[in-house]
Amino acid sequence: MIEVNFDGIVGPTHNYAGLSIGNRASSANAGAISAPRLAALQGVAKMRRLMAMGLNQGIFLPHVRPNVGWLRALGFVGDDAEVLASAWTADRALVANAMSASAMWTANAGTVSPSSDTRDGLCHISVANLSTMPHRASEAAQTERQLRLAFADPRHFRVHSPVPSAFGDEGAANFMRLVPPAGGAAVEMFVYGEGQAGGFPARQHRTASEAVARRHGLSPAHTLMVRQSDAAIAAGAFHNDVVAVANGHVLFAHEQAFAEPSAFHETLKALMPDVAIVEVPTDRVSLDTAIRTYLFNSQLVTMPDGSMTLVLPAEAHENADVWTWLAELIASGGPIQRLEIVDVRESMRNGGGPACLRLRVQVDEEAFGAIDPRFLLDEAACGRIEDVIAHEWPEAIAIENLGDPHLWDRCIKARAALTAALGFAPDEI
Ligand code: SUG
Repeated sequence: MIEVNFDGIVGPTHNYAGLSIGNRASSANAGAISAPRLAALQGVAKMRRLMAMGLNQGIFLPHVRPNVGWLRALGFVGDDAEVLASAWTADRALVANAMSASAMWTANAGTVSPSSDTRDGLCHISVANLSTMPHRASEAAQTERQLRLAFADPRHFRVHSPVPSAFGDEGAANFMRLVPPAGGAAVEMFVYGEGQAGGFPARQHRTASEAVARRHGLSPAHTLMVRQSDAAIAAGAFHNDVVAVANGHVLFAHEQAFAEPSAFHETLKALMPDVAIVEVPTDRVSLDTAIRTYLFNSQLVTMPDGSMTLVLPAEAHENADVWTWLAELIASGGPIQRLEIVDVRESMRNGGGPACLRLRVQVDEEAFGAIDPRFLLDEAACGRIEDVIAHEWPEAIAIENLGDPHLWDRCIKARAALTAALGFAPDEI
């Protein structure tokens, strides 16, 4: 199997409107001035790093913003400029929602079950409804369009529309998959929350996770529903990928990530005796520190030589507790051999670390060849993307700029320049 990480290119409207309740970084940075150009270049630099490590890299495109259609659905009328101006006068928060660049966090685009796990032998992808937050819920339609374009070949892929929005589904951010080292059946784990914890909503509903597993045709014997701990949600882990990550046979998680860790570990060991569980104890790295540094929002990746590397945000490197623990982990000769640090600070300030920015898709050679190549990255495409970003992306956006007609025009043109540079027709995407 080949794994491709599809990163969302950070859109030209990237801003700090503080829209995500329960996401501490988003709330703490509300009202700050964002740097869209820098943010997008940091994202491409991360993609370049993973490519240099010998890994396959893909992209998803920023969504159409401002999302005028969404404002029209809320009753604003006239031409696009009139819709935006009247919405800005009526309720600035609505325009902030319509300007969000949150589609960059493609771990929330959907949930992917590789062909080896499904009954019909197809790679199944369910678009996430992201129904808990208004700015994120509006992503689903455009995400679906991109996924259906990228994975159009019915001989290999089956893309499902989102589950009904009554049941919140946040995609791969609440999903993990483990594979035994010697091959054999993988275990797919869906991590859900319940109710409110610390006043914050649990965004992933168990019913949605079960629906995704059913639709993908997973074997119930190798599918686990795991409850996220309320302590993690209350501390700001609005998605499980803020406190846990899995790759190959390795589960890397905080001690307080799950509601019933011992029962979960026992079930896992029974299903996969050679699973390696690397748990970080609270007395070494507190839940608070884990969430502030995004230690677990790292990409745990298998290198071409079979070893494993943890790709961490710079914030994790800068914290003494985290770094000391990681140094011991590497020295212990365990299953994780290397650490790589990336700078994605602009995304981090909205609560999106390296792992939030990517959707993992595992495919065999033939299915890899069936992916629309415009969504796959090489050096030349990186250069074209960087060029458009450097020329077209705004350098800074303050909250009051979100109502500026010049900014609206500029962002529309910037996205159009990017899609053209990547070979998409104007209305294709
Ligand atoms: O949904 N932030 C995103 C961050 C998503 C991170 N993804 C994963 N953990 N996989 C969210 O909370 C902030 C937007 C704002 O405040 O403008 C935001 O949507």
